[in-house]
Amino acid sequence: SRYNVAIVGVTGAVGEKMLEMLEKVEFPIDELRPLASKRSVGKMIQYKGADLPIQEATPEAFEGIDIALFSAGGSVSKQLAQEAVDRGAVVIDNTSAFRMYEDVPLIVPEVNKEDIKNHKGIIANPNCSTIQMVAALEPVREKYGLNRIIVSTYQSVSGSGNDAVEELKHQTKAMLEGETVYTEIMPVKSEAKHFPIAFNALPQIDTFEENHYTFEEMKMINETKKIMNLPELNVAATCVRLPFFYSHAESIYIEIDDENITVPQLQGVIKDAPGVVLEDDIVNQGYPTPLSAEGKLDIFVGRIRKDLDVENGFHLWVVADNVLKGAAWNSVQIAQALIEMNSEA
Ligand code: 2RA
Repeated sequence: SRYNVAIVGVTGAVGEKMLEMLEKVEFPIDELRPLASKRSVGKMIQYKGADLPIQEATPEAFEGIDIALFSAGGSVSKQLAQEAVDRGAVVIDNTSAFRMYEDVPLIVPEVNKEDIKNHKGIIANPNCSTIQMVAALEPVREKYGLNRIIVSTYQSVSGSGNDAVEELKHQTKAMLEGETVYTEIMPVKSEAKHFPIAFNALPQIDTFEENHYTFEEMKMINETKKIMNLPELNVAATCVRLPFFYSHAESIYIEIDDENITVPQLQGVIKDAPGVVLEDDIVNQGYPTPLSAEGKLDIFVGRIRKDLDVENGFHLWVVADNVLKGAAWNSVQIAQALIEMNSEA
């Protein structure tokens, strides 16, 4: 069968890529309905060579829709996701609006695809930096057990949207040419203070919580426990924004349950993991970087090594395209898994 699919936020950094991914996998679409805010009405988007007019995302715009992919910010999802569900759609939501709701499955298909069947109309797509970490660690958890994660991230500006990409371009050029530097978006548009991202590193992604962690850090902590179904897992995160355009990189320290596990054993399980590519060959300087992962659907893992003091501790380096596997591609994979399950049911 074929499906009527809506994309909400089709003009955004992720929305654009959702469209591209649907086209790439030849998703069985009957009607594709591009939705956005009023500002974009009148503009066209291209899908499979056809020009489609962008429509305003209103409750009525979801009439007849089977699957709605949302990526227009949490407030839009809070306003419209239930409206879409009430009209018969299944919502796959890329915002943080419902991720921690008990009756909303939070899905990385390589990790917990089966949880999709518990949905009540809304399925959440996790945060980008969480997705690449849990997909890389799931095979390790499965084989050797996992009890602690300490992660530091190196995140690209595209995670903050197209405006942030433009800000980095502008600042880089302005600084090199000695022109006036405008600083309006980073680290968080709505915050009182802004700092240049060009030639800089900002230890703040999203706003601060009461416990002094940022919301991005708490997303990594809470979402990881939910997706891996390990409420007791110890997780700590430090999230940092850096001046490159695409991909997030992560330095991850883990402690596993099993004793006497070797690096080749860990490399072996990661190599066989779905959606994960082992790129760990230091003799030939083989390791992934944000540039090498850009535009790819896979998650890349390198620099696997044993901690020098903790017997069951290991370090690894994980890189993935945050807009693709971290958002658009993962959402489309969820949609694929959903229709697969429906056809089996
Ligand atoms: C970021 N994780 O990179 C966010 C995107 N949702 O800012």
